[in-house]
Amino acid sequence: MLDQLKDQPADKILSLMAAFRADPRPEKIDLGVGVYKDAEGRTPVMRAVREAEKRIWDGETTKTYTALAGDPAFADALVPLILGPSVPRAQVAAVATPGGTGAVRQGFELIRMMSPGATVWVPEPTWPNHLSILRHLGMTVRGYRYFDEATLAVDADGMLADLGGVQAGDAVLLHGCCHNPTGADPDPATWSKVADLLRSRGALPFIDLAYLGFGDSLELDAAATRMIAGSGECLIAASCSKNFGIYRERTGLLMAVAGDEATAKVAQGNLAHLNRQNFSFPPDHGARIVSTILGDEGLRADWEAELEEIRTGMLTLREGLAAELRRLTNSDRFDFLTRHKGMFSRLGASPEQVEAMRRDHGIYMVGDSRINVAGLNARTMPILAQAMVAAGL
Ligand code: PLP
Ligand code: TYF
Repeated sequence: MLDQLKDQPADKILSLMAAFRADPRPEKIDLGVGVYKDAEGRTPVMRAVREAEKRIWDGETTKTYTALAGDPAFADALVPLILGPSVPRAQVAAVATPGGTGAVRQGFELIRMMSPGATVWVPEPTWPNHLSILRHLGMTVRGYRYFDEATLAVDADGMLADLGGVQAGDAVLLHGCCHNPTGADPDPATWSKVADLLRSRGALPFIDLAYLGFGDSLELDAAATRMIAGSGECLIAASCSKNFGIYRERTGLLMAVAGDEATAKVAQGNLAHLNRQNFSFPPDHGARIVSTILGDEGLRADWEAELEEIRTGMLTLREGLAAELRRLTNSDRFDFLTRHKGMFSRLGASPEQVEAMRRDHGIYMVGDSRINVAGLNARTMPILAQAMVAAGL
């Protein structure tokens, strides 16, 4: 029977990782996969994470199962971090999931349970796994305009025009902050218009929040999510992979914000049901690291401080790259780099230009010209700037 299987398309970002590893050139530069790296190219275990793991190791007396929703302390710590005072806790159903991806996957499944014929609208472009998961589930997908290739910023008019076509019972996927792959986020006025539009059409917002704390601050990066959650029902898929640096621990949370407590209770049961169908109990170790950190004043302050070092380090690289390009080109046309948020920027290079930078300079970025800013350092930043100019950007 196995001979009935056909090859599956490879994940382009992960294939790029393999191509980078196979490149023998010592001067090669990896701006591909979205993993934070420090100036030495390391993805460190955060200080507070290491300390929390020590405390867990010392204090944990059992490895027995937790609950289908995961250890409640995890949701009780993460929901307020994300939602602040925007919604009463009792109106929020939440389950731990294997990574943000697990939350995305089950959010889509919940949409299908609530609204079997729903179209899920996604920004063009979006994270490729959104599309592949939706296709795998056999759900109807439509793109909405999001990114203006000319200005390398959000196409707010196009976005609002396309979202005017959503129907009651559809769901609309939004990146809560630090859009992947472009780095372009809507401004607060556009966010408000999007929220009003979706409410007036009867569509469900589904927020993917994978980079909280990587953009402007923990508070500001949560602002759009809080505004939408405060305005009615929505789903939120949160990842702790990046902001806690616990990628391989597979730590995520799926939230359903309901209009009242009774609906939230039913939603809670349905989210636990989805966990049970897919894997039963979610992973606990990463979730326990997060609840340990957020529940301890000292660890929390140290985590916030290190996250802030990471965020401002990436900002410095963005500003340095834009300044170097200003110097080389005598123009400010690359200043969009400082307006983009988070780890990623889409440079607006053609596939041929991306290929030329790889061939001639050993610079690896995703084929759509997305760079991971954290892959740069003070030494490689001018090399990228020169390669961009040489490629004709
Ligand atoms: N959503 C987006 C947009 C992402 O970039 C990521 C990834 O890294 C995720 C979700 C989920 O990540 P993870 O499953 O590693 O938590
Ligand atoms: O977009 C990225 O690079 C990150 C990491 O299948 C990632 O989100 C990439 C591919 C993938 C899973 C995670």
